[in-house]
Amino acid sequence: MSRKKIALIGGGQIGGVLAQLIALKELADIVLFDIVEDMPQGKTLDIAEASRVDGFDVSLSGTNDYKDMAGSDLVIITAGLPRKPGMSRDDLLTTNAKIMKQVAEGVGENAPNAFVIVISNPLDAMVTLFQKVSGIPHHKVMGQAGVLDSSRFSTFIAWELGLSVKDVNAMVLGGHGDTMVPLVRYANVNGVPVTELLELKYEGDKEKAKEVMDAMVQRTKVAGGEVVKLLKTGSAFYSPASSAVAMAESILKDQKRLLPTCAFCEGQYGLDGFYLGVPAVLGANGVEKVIELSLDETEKSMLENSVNAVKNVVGDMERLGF
Ligand code: A3D
Repeated sequence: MSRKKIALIGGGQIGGVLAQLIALKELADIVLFDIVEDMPQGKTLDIAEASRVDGFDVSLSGTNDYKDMAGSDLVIITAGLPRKPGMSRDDLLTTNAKIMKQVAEGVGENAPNAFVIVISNPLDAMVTLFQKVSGIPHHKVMGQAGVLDSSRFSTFIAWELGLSVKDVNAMVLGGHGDTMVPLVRYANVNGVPVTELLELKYEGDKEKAKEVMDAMVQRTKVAGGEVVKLLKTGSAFYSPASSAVAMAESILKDQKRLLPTCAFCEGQYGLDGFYLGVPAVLGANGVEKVIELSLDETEKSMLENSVNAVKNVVGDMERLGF
């Protein structure tokens, strides 16, 4: 079996961690692209020089030329800027849409057969734009947000219950923003509903159990902002990188994991021709299936709210000429 090749577009905070994680897992050879001269070359050289210590055999190279991504099996995109003080949402949208358009043209031309995972924000709009400009089929183009949002939710649940996070399963659907939908009813610890475990912890006090769950849901929704506030100079980068690697691994190793993915919906959840965070099976054919969960009325209306928020951003992007 020949080695796989992953191209990382954007060699900033997330791009660097992605390169290191992919190398440590020996998932693929790595090409790190950035428009900043020498920086991707420096980062990949630094990671490669740890290969003896960590014991990995992959090739790592940095580049400023899209041609070097030719033959990539998978591309992960983090090119784009985080919001700066004084920048309006439209300003960020315009700046990152311009970058994403360039990136989509470069990837479409040089790696048209690759699977693509977009991480750049605003996520749902950037995935939509990337697919439109690159022309790469919908089932091969997806966004990472839900794996991270779900991991955050799971982490908070594990801390609250004092149980291993390894046994927590929790899923977050919808757009990547304040309207995301953490699915409380489906959250469980090795099959035991979290709601039940909370009631046990609070000795049958249903109100207290609900209050604690509501607080975890709220913390999940603003978890990205919590990290930004602490870091002061940027946004989360370790956890988004880990999340995208889990998706890449599921595709390249045909694991068929059911992961919350920003995927193209064709009728599912009442959405047609639209990207949204939904549970999807990721395997050798990319997004192989979108799973439609049965939702109760509250969950449905929360998801509808999220869909409207995503539609607004995508609409704004189109209004701005993208
Ligand atoms: P940062 O460290 O600024 O890296 C971005 C990189 O993109 C920089 O190295 C830039 O030089 C590079 N870049 C700029 N323009 C281009 C271009 N035209 N072509 C190629 N590269 C370019 O940011 P980061 O790595 O911390 O975050 C990257 C993106 O991910 C941002 O848009 C964040 O908002 C977003 N993000 C998303 C999540 C999700 O879960 C969806 C989480 C955290 C961050």
